[in-house]
Amino acid sequence: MSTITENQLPGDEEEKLSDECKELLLTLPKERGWATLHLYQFQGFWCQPAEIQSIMAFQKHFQASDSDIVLASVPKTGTTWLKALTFAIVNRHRFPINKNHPLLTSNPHDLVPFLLELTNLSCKFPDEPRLFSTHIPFPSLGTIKESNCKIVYICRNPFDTFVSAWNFFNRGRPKSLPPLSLDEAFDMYCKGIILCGPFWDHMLGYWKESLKRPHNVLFLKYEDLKEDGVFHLKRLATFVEYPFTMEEERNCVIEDIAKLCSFETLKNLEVNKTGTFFQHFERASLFRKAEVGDWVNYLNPEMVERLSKVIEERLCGSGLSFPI
Ligand code: PAP
Repeated sequence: MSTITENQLPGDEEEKLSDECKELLLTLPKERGWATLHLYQFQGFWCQPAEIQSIMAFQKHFQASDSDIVLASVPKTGTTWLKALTFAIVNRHRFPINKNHPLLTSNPHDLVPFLLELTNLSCKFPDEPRLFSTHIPFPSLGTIKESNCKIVYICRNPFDTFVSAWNFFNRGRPKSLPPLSLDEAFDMYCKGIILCGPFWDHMLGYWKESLKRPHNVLFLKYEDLKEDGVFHLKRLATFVEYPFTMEEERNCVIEDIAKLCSFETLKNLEVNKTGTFFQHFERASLFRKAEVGDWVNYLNPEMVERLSKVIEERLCGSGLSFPI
């Protein structure tokens, strides 16, 4: 995510980078950004300039531990929700699901840090397991790839992901950048040009790893979580090795977690109606509609045909699909 502030001129974010990073940028393919002046193609995916520097530092210094839990996603596919659910599951003995729960007074992004936000990359957290999240594609995960840690990946129908991203980045872009029209953004999305894109490579990287190492990578879909939250919460809890007991099931702990982390609960909390995260994005913009199929209100038949073709071609033969 961007680290620029609303009043910065576009391009300022590049000025602040190290000389090494600035030199690297000169060699990378470059396109117009969604919320920054440019996106650069680095290690095969599209990044905002400040992130490239952070990714290089992360790859050099971060040491994964086998007990780490890493939540991975393409932006706008359910990251905030997955952070809330996993935090609630893993910490439920320390923080019982009641009216004093930290999720009622903190945004999920403040409870589960992004790997690239860590200032001390070799930090030892007082609590185990360490719970992190990332939008970095699987091949660029550094020591996490070789570790035995648990990775939970959430993905979402690309049609709704596109609409969510377009709304989010247009609302959160610095005022000094011109708006990105729906048509322009859609064309870029279909070409794979979006933060951490192409989305198909991102999904396939984690999808293939989840087939190869199912004990280490759990692949979830936003739509499945919406349809049968309790079933997928049980899968998630078992996967991260915090399974629900029979007694917890009888006492409706799973339903209580689902309710605590629901869109309706989180959206209406004071902490999520006010303030910002990543320096300038409004927290409220993380909670827009949370609907499956909202894309019908944005995309015309030609757009639907184009994106359907992209998805079909790119995911063909992988076993991964998105019925619309
Ligand atoms: P991020 O990448 O900026 O963290 P992320 O949380 O992945 O965003 O995605 C935001 C989407 O999840 C929004 O979708 P929408 O634009 O279609 O509305 C947001 O509404 C939705 N969302 C946020 N919290 C929840 C939740 N608790 N349950 C279901 N969906 C949610």
